Amino acid sequence: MQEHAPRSSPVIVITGTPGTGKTTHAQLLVEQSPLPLQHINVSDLIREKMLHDGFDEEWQTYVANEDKVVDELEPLINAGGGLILDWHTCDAFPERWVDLVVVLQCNHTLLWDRLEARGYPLKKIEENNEAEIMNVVLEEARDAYAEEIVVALDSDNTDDLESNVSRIVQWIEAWRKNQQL
Ligand code: DAT
Repeated sequence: MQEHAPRSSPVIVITGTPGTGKTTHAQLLVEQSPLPLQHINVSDLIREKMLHDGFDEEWQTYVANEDKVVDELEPLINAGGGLILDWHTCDAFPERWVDLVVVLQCNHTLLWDRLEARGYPLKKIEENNEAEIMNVVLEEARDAYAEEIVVALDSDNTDDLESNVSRIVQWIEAWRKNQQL
């Protein structure tokens, strides 16, 4: 267990290949959470605060500067937690920051359709689809964090979405009780 400043609300990472449903889950979780949570879409933050080393034309994406991302988020973490960090990668976040890591997973045919609907170039759809098939994000999460805080959840349909969010809500209730011990 890592030492950190007391938190009034947990820090939850929601990660997964683009299109697996991170933002959709985070938005519903903010509504249903028994403790206040601020949703931080890290990709949006990178664009807005220029936390990158330029735009990669080939992959049509900003090249994140992870040091700048960590520096930007650190004050929020130290201010008492209560955050959902929504990003397609997770190992940049120091272990001491994180109370729970949710890795969303999606059937790769469904994922293909979601990314196509988003207008991603073929190459980017293929790359993300392959990453999903190979469990790249789950492996990254398992390498970076203690086994007991990493949970992999299916995100194929709205039933999955609702049950995942209620599961996380139950986890938050348990976290809250635990803090009061
Ligand atoms: P991400 O934030 O991981 O890139 P998103 O939340 O923007 O993904 O979702 C991408 C699209 O897929 C969006 O149109 C909503 C849909 N979607 C995501 N999770 C879903 C789920 N569990 N059931 C049905 N649709 C889902």
